Amino acid sequence: MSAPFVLTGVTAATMAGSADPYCLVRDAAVAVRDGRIAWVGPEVDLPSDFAGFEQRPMDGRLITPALIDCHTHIVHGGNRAREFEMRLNGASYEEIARAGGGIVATVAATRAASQEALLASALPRIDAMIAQGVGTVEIKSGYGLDTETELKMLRVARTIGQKRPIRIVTSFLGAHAVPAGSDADAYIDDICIPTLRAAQAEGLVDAVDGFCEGIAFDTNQIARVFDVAQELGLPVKLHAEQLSHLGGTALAARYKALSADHVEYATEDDAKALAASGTVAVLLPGAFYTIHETQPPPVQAFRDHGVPMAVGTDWNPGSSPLGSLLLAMNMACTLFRLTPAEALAGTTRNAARALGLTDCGMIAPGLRADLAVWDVTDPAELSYGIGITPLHARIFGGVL
Ligand code: DI6
Ligand code: FE
Repeated sequence: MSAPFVLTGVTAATMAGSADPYCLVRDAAVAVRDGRIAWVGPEVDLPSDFAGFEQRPMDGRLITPALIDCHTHIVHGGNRAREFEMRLNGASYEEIARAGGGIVATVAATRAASQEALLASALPRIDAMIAQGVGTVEIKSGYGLDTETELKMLRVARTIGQKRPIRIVTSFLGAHAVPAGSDADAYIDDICIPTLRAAQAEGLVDAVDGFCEGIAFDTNQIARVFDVAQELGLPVKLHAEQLSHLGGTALAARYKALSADHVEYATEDDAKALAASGTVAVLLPGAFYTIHETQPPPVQAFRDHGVPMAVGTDWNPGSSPLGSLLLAMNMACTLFRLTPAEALAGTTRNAARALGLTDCGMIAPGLRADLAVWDVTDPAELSYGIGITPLHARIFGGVL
């Protein structure tokens, strides 16, 4: 554990409370001890308890919670650049998927890759996130669609957290696509659910996800997976209403899911259901942008009904090869009309909630000292920049 210290001369976007959209504390100090935030407030009010702490001046820079990417598929083999060209020549994402490309193409590459190779290809992606001030990353399985490869993916995800100063949360996404030549119902019952049980038995699963879409699984098939998740005591989340309205969002609400993700085709009734279940709407502008979607999510309905909104990269080789959470924030503002404050809440406080985490995502006493100091003074600059990474310093677990 590192020696305690106090960051002084910061503008703290604490994201904790409701005083203003950023819960800002100007001319602030943040005391860090034993990996946790010990105190935050106006520097002039710094308690004498912290007088002996090493002071580290930040010269008026902005400090935020370390960012949280609550939706990624960064463990995978191969790439889908060829499909990018096909889409530019007019093929739709769905046409490519139905023609045997898409997710199942990445499945072949992931099955063929060793655990070591998958780790080696994922670490540079994690390093890019760390360089962007990210402290927590959710990583999904879903490119194996067989027991051996799904477990391999989740083991790689767990290993990443041992190899880098980053917190990894895993989601089992066996219900991501139907393997080539398989029947969807048989796959769910004979492969997906037994694999979920095996992954949970090995301690590899933090949540259970699914893809509810015409090119993937219907609500009945997802419900069978969610029933087992509940039996195992695992929370659920769902890729819902990305390309059409199948009822996935309402299903997620019925299971009190941590999050419903994409939700471009969600309705006002869906927003009411999410509000009632306390489910976070995770917005994924990278996929919307990449596959040239036209239906943005019902952001105003989410606001009207008090649905917390998170923002993720959905970093995956097909629909969202987006390696920047800061750019995802900019896209969420530009494409979905989020305010910069909503975008920052979406990659801190609300992203933590989408992962069921209560010890991060805000700057408040007792929470993890996962922090980011930025070479900016106005929090809106984090969403305003396009492809700009103004990180000055990253603190992870209280270590600068
Ligand atoms: N929705 C998506 O956009 C990704 N998965 C999902 O359920 C697509 C993943 C891929 O195209 O490889
Ligand atoms: Fe996804």
